[in-house]
Amino acid sequence: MGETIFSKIIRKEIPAKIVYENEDVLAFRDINPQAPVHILVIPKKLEIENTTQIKGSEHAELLGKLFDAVNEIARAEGISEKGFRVVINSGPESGQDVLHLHLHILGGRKMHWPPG
Ligand code: DGP
Repeated sequence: MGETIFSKIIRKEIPAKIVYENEDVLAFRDINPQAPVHILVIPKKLEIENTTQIKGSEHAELLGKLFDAVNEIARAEGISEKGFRVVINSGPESGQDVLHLHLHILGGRKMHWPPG
């Protein structure tokens, strides 16, 4: 995986509204929010582009940490009880723009189905 805009956010070279950080995970508000709560959760050290490169045998622990972060953030943002959506765009047809694995947390409004 090459350098992306998220690499610069991880290194704090460009500003972001960070809401959660630990050794392995960083979460920050999306610059172009699609819901009242729109937060991106990313691995800091794992250099993979999207879900196609996930291997259960290697990445299980990190995936657990990403979802621990999702749940902690959802509680902190007050959307845990009402519900929220977690989206991972993966590949060109999904609309993925940034080639660094990231989970979108979307909440604070009623979500629609099917998604666009
Ligand atoms: P995706 O389309 O799934 O690759 O989502 C990428 C998201 O990243 C998109 O919703 C906009 C967001 N984004 C892109 N550049 C920046 C940035 O510099 N800062 C922040 N906070 N978000 C960004």
